Amino acid sequence: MNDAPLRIGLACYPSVGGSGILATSLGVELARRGHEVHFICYERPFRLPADQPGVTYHAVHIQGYGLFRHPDYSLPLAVKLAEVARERRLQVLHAHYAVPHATAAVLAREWLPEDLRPAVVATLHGTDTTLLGRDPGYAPAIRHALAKVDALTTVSDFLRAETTRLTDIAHPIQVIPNFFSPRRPQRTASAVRAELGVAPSEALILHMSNLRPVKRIDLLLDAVARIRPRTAFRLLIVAGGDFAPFREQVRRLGLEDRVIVRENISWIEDYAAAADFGLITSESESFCLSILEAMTFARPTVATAVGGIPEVIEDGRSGLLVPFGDPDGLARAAERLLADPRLRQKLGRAAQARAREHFSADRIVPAYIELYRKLIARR
Ligand code: GMT
Repeated sequence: MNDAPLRIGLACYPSVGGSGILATSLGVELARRGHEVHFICYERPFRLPADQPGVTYHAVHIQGYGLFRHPDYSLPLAVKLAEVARERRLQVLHAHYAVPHATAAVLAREWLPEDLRPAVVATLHGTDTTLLGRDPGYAPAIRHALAKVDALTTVSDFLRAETTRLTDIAHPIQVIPNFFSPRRPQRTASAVRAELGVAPSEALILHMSNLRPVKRIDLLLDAVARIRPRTAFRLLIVAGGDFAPFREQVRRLGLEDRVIVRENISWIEDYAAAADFGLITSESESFCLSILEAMTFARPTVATAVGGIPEVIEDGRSGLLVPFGDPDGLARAAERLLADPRLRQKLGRAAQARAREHFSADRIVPAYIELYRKLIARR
């Protein structure tokens, strides 16, 4: 088997959001396996360790020209991708999220002489297809980029079907699911629960998300307000966004003493390990990385059965699924777990085994490497 180290460029969003988190983990795992990895972003990805050997970060500089009413990122990104591809002799440019990364990668490839052109891979994560793919201001650009890449992957079967439906892409789409490699928690569960002020008699329910509209924080709070008894739990929201707009609903539902919010958290491991189970109420989700993050710590999740979530959780085996739009159903499922620690444990253990078997770095990273090698060989 050919195991020569590869030179790979990764373009992604560096901020809190599944696509950037996944791309960052992929880069780190590729570097650990001896490959040369280059991140090309407007900021250093927030979960990229400062001292990661084998990884170089290249900043895309955006000039604030007076003529531009809105700053342009796509072109400076394409220029930087071409520059790094040329100087570092990249064999693969892997764009995470269609806009502007896949568009810029396709453009950058065209600017390079034939012998220096890397293979371009695009991985779709969800909202790039389900939201922007429907937007007439983006759809033609997305369709063009996806038709021009050398390989297209999605993180779930659901997203593959949605992409085919919305973009009419003719060439094959490979499903490579998300993975998660947890760091070791830095604090004990009891230290974390003490920090949060959670009493030993209370179960800790965990919601981790960027709070964007699809996450339906309104439904989350509505469901939590229906859980009985109220004294049995606290809800921890690890927020990758500003929670202030939801404070009024928390107050209206009388949940002030039940809800704990932590913002600006880069590493979720301490919280996942200290929680009892997760709660996700999204109206759309292509995979839902935060469910997987909880699974790796043997924590099951109660989640809405939307999009790719049923590919991650097997209902009744590794978590509990509830049809979308049923706050009572979510509350009843949460109550089942609150009342039955043994059920929590059983589902949690199955969730952890499933995460290891299907969604671990050892399972998923080789699939990307195999794809890269296939494309390089074809060139
Ligand atoms: O909408 C978000 O949560 C962010 C978005 C992203 O790309 O950053 O998340 C999407 O990608 C994640 C990683 O592949 C998936 O786990 C999420 O399910 C997906 N979100 C949606 O499809 C809404």
